[in-house]
Amino acid sequence: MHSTIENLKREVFARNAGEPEFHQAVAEVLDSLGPVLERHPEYLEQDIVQRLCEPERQIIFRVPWVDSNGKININRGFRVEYNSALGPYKGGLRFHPSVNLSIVKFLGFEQIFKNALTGLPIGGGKGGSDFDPRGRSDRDIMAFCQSFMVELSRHIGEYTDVPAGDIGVGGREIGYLFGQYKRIQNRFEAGVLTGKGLSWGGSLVRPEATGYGTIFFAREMFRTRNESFEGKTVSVSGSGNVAIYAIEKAQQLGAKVVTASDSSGVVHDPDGIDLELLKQVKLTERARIREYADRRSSRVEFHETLSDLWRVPVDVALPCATENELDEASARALIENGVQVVAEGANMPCTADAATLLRESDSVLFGPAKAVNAGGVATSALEMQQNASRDSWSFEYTETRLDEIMVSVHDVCRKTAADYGSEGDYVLGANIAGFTKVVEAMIAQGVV
Ligand code: NDP
Ligand code: 2IT
Repeated sequence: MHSTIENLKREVFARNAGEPEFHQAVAEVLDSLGPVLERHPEYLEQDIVQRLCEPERQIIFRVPWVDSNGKININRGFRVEYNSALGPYKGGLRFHPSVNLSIVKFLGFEQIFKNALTGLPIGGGKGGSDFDPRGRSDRDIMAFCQSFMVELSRHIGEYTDVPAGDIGVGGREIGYLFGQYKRIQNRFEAGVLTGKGLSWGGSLVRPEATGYGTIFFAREMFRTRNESFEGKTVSVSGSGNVAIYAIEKAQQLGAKVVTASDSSGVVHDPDGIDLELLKQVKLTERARIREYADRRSSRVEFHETLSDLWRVPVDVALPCATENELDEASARALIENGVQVVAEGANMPCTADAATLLRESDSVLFGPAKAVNAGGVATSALEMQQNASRDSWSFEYTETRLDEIMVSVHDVCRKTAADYGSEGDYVLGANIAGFTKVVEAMIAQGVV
C-alpha cells in the first residue's frame, strides 16, 4: 500500500509541477489513506484518488481596475471549483499578494474534506486574487471588488458556487462583492455569498464562527483528558477574524491569552490580551499591531521575529494567521515548554515537519485545520439555510448549532481514528472521515 500511495503522490506532483503548497496539502491527506484503501479496494479500482485530486474546474482571469490616483492596475483572479459531490462549491476568497494557483488549490483541496466533516451539504472550492488590500482606501477596495465580480459572477450562484471571506476578505469586501453581483444579475440572490451584513441576509455568529469553533474543538480535545480551558495559558498567532474571536471565546472559558501577531510582529502580553484594544487597533483602525504594544498600559513585549511567538511557554497554542507559520523548531520549542493542545485555526499553519512532530508527541493533542477551523464554513452553511428559508436566527440558537457541529466534527475524527486503530490521531481521523464521505458520494454519482 505504501508504494501505491507513493506512486499516486508522484503522479499528482508531476501533473501539478511547481505548486509546493498544493503538494503539501495533498501529501498530508494521501499519507493517511493506506488503511482506508486497504479496506476499500474498490476505491483504487475506481481511480478515485486521481479524480479527487483533479479540480472539476479552474478559472483564472484578469482583473483590471483604476485606483483613486487614476492608475490602471492589473491583478489576477482565481476560482478553483474543486468538488461538488456533496453540494455547491463552497469556500472563501483570499486577497493577498502571495495568492497564486498553488495556494488556491491547496485551500480548495482542504476545503473538500473540511466541508464534508461538517455534515452539511457543501462541496469544496476556493478563490481569490493577488490584490493587496493593505493601505488601500475604501474606494480602491470597492473598485477592485467590482471588477473582480464582473468576471466571478459568470461562475457563481446559490446552487453552483458560494464564495465567502478568507484572508483580506471580510464584511466590507463581501458587501462590495454582493452589491455588484446583485447589480449584474438584477436578482437579490442572498445565498450566493456568505459573510453578508446582518440586515441583508447575513447570519449572527458568522463573524465569530471560525474562532469560536476553534475553541469549541480544542475544548473537546481537552475533555478527552478530563481537562478544560479554565486557568490555562494560551498563545494565539494572527489578529484577524479567526484570531480575534478565538481569543474572545478562550477568555470566556477562563483562559489567559498572552500573544497575538500580524505580518509585522508579535505582542506578548503576560497580563493577558486586552481584547477591546486589539479589536480597536486591528479591526476598526486596520493599524499595525505595534500600536497595541504602544497603547497598552501593562508590560507588553513587541518582537519583530514572528517565530518568537512559539517560544512563549503555554498550555495551548493556536496558530490562526497563515500557512506554514509554525515550523519544526517552533513545534519543538512548544513541546519542550509543555504545551498540551495545539489546534490549527488557520489553514495548514504547521509545516509538514512540525505537524509530524506534534502528532507523534505523546504529551500533545494535535488538531488539524480541516477539523478545527470547520466552524467558519459550517456557519456559512447555516447562513445559506437561513437565506433559503428567508429566516434569521438568534445569536444563542446559531451559536448552539455551531457548538453542536464542532462537537460532532470532533467526535467523528476521534471515532474514525479509533476505528482504524489509531486512537487519538485527529489527522488520520479527519482525513479518512472526510475522504470516505466524499468518495462514496462521487462513486454513487458515476464518472462525472
Ligand atoms: P484576516 O485577514 O482577518 O487576518 C489574517 C491575520 O493573519 C492578520 O493578522 C494578518 O496580518 C496575518 N497574516 C496574514 N498573512 C500573513 C503572513 N504571510 N505572515 C504573517 N501573518 C500573516 O484572515 P482570517 O483571520 O480570516 O484568516 C486567518 C487564517 O484562517 C487563514 O489561514 C485562513 O485561510 C483561515 N481560515 C479563515 C476562515 C474564516 O472564516 N475567515 C475559516 C477557516 C480558516 P496583517 O494584518 O499584517 O495582514
Ligand atoms: O477556509 C475556510 O473554511 C474559509 N475561509 C471559510 C469558507 C466559507 O465558505 O465560509
